[in-house]
Amino acid sequence: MRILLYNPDNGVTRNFMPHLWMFLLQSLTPPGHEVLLIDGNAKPMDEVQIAQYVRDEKIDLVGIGAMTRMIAKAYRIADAIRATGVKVVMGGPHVTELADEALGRDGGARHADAVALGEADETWPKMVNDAARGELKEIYAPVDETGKERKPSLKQYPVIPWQSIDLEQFNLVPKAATSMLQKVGEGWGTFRIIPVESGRGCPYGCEFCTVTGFFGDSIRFRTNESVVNELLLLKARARKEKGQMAVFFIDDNFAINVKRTKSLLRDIIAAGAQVHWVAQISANLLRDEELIDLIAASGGKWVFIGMESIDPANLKDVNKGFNKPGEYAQVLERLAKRNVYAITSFIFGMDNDTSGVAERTLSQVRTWPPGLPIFGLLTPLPATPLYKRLEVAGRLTRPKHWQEFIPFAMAHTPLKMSIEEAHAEVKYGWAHAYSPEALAQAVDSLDDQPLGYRINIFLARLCFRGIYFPMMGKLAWMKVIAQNRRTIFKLVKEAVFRRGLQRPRDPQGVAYEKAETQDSRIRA
Ligand code: B12
Ligand code: SF4
Repeated sequence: MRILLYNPDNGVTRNFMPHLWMFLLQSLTPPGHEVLLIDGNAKPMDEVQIAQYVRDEKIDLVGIGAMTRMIAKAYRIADAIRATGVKVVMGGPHVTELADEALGRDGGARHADAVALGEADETWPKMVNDAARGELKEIYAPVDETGKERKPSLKQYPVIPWQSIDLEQFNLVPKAATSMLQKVGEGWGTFRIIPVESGRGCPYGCEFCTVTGFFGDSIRFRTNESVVNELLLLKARARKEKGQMAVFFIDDNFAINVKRTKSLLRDIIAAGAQVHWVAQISANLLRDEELIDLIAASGGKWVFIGMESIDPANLKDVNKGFNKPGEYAQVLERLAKRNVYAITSFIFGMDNDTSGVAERTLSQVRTWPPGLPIFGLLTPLPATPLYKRLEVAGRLTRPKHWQEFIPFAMAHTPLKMSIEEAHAEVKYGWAHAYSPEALAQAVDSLDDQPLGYRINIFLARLCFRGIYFPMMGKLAWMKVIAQNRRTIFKLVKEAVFRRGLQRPRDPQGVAYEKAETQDSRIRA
């Protein structure tokens, strides 16, 4: 069969990072089939175009995966493909929770011929074989011979052939600049962020989160060796094409087992498999100084921390009382001391939030080392404990909010403010954290740091600003550049001035020496 795996676009970012599930299922497809991949974020297509593509390419089976926020688009695409007579199977967190919706068993239209519930590593080959025989069933659940749920082990993780996968659509370097940038330093002709998983599962069960329900509270890890080999493969590819590769460890809580994380990071260092990486780690796990040393020495550059709120009452309400706002500053300083920065995520519209929560949060953020704050609204995702609580309390204002997705819009009424007030708080958060003044302040506060780090923070902030204020197209970028011209001029001037001076030991060199010393201490 010719199989197409398709991920709908998210309407925000274009080609930021590919989705791991597509590469994973491609690697797990039984021999004898050809698998094509389309990520709508890199190759946007509407319903008519995808139906035409399926006909032109003589596709026999289509697999679609989507999060809740993209499900409406996923259904529209699935409908268009099914109308051509080609079978559609769906998987991922949304249809796992609401399989009846996808299969049209809830009174609505049918969108999928079959649905894979939960992790599909073991069910995908069965689906493909059944489809090839024309015997596709409606539901595939990850169960053992006795019908008991079975979570796939990650010990025999497939090798994803990164050396040969077509990643052209995920190059973040503009085409026009590729040949020039290939010659800069070790080469910047390509820059890609690649998702890699080292483990699955998180036992914490935060009320709004899908992960504990979906992946289970049993945590499973790949072997260190298989992760290290994957990083080496990615590094080799980047070197070969005179480009750069960064890794997003997509584990929900990369340090959930600190001992194991340390052992993985030590093995990465020992194998010389360091790449720049980002990972999600909860604040309570970042108390360990040795762990932070290892993060820095193994290439860790950014850590995503779900801070959610600076109000302990809010955190308790959503079962995240293990977050201690009193230690946030220390955690961030510990990271910043090693030039590792944080993406700090906050949720507004929680039950104890009142008007002014954005400014209260920002007044704390401003006292921390500069990072990348992001702001969202408490969202009841299907089948989460939060959804059930709000449903029982009759507080859902848009119980099927995914059927008409609206970015940054609440689907329930908060307790101590109105929906409109909550929306205004999010807007305030983004507007003030990413204003030209805030960006200038972030760069200035790092005056004692190497120029490279300051440029890094500045560029990352410009990109993150686009999450709330979409920056699609050249005009939008030019406007933002004009607004931030003072900071840009300052950084450029410094770069030119430093080159002119040709200092015998520039600050970047000093920082590099420091990192090397840390490395050798860890290796010892
Ligand atoms: C990486 C990631 C992202 C990336 C983007 C995705 C990317 N390019 O990879 C970033 C950081 C941008 C992101 C953002 C968001 N994310 Co996110 N993200 C993840 C994360 C951590 C990993 C995804 C992953 O690769 N998992 C590993 C793969 C192997 O698992 P999988 O995708 O589930 O695939 C398996 C099965 O589901 C199944 N499967 C999946 N698709 C298909 C398709 C077919 C045909 C079949 C047969 C099977 C199948 O098979 C796979 C193998 O077992 C997950 C949590 C998690 N651990 O999954 C959250 C998660 C997917 N994100 C989530 C959310 C809510 C968001 C945001 C909305 C958060 C926010 N408030 O802004 C945004 C939306 C972003 C946007 N604009 O698109 C939720 C989704 C819940 C839901 N019901 O939809 C999750 C589950 C986390 C959570 N806390 O609940 N995210
Ligand atoms: S710590 Fe993160 S991944 Fe784990 S349950 Fe809470 S929000 Fe979800």
